[in-house]
Formats: sequence, structure tokens, C-alpha cells
Amino acid sequence: MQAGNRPVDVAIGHLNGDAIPDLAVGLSNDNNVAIYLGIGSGALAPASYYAVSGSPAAVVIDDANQDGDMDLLVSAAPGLTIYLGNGSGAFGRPLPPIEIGSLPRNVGRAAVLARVSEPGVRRSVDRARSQVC
Ligand SMILES: [Ca+2]
Ligand SMILES: [Ca+2]
Repeated sequence: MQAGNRPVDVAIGHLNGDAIPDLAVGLSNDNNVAIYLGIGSGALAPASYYAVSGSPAAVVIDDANQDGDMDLLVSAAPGLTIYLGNGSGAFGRPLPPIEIGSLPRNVGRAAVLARVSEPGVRRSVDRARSQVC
């Protein structure tokens, strides 16, 4: 990770099935999220990058659509973008953003977490998923 990319938020979770923690890092200068899969002993595999529509404010790892695979949720004004995980550490194309407005960085994470637990968002995700799959 290069300091010039301006990391703004880090989420830790299990993105593949190996029980070694993985990292998702929001990079505000590049408008993307870097995924680092843990390979043991604290080491990380080289990053995979996923483009975000704007500068990411917060990154959360959660199973947004409750299919058992962890997903990536990124708040980047004006929306919350969800990348559905495939269980192997990779993500498909993002779902259409869910409007949440422009948020200061320090509340972006809380907003993402709140929205994730909101039944309406889960319904939106399910609807969007049925359209793209
Ligand atoms: Ca892992
Ligand atoms: Ca999921």
C-alpha cells in the first residue's frame, strides 16, 4: 500500500474460507478499495483493487445479502455501494448504489453499519441481486 493513496478506512473480516483474517482498505486518492487476503503469520497477498464511484469514506465487511459469503460495503458520496463476495476473496460487479447522501468521513462507517442492519437495505440488495444474476 502506498501512502500517496490516502487510506481512509480499514475493515477486517473473513473474505475466503481459510480462517486467516483479510483486509479491505478504502483509498481516497484512487477512488478504489484494496483487498488484501491474509496468507498467515501476519503476511498479506498482493492487493486486488475494486473501483468505487467516488472517494470512499468508510469500508465495512458484512454479509449484506445473507448468503454466507462476506460482502464489501463502501460508502462514497452519494451512495452505499455493495460488492457481493463469492466466498473466495473476490467480488463481482457492484450493485447499483443505494442513496445515503453525502456524509462526513467520521460518520460514514456508522451509517454503513446502520444501513446494513436495516431490513429495507437488505431487501434492496436482494432485489438488485435478482436483477443482475
Ligand atoms: Ca482469509
Ligand atoms: Ca454475501
